[in-house]
Amino acid sequence: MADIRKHSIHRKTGETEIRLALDIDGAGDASVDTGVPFLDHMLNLLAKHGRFDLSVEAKGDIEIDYHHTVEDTGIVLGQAFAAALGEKRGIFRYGSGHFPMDEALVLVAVDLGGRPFVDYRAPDGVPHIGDKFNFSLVEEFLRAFAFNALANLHVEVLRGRDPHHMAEGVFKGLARTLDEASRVDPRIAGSVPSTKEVL
Ligand SMILES: [Mn+2]
Repeated sequence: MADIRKHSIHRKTGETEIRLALDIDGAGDASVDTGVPFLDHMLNLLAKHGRFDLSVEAKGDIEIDYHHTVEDTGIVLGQAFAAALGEKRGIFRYGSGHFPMDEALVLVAVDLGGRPFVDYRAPDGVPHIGDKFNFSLVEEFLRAFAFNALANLHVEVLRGRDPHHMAEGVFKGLARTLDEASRVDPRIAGSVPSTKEVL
């Protein structure tokens, strides 16, 4: 019988309280309320394009700014992703691609091999999205996610003018590459995709 690849987390700190449930083998159904509308938009895209079922309820100190809520949501999603993957039996492990969003183009490559690493590149001076969502929060989210998911993540925003489109390319690319890397390869079902036999 196939592993059930889902996990739920409740995490409370002095800055945020987050309840998150993830099913890697979902259909893209999302229920997201983080108090940060743009983050909700990105997480809905992540679920939809990654075919993950995802529910997130976050209450953070957004009266200060969005930083803690965005970073902590990335941490909890990463922890849930790692836990849901379990021993990673039969997964493809790698995913990559180029993802266009209108004029923006983003490269994303991921290895779920258990060695956390992030290389993030984007043009300097990208303006805020709306009036409050600093574009640098995209990188904060990716770093928090990757280090907790134990993922190697390379993301490069190759070009773009609209920061909303650039962020959307990043999250859609993350969704597609995570789906590709986490999918189970029936040819190696039950085995771990490493010559070390452990990930
Ligand atoms: Mn959009």
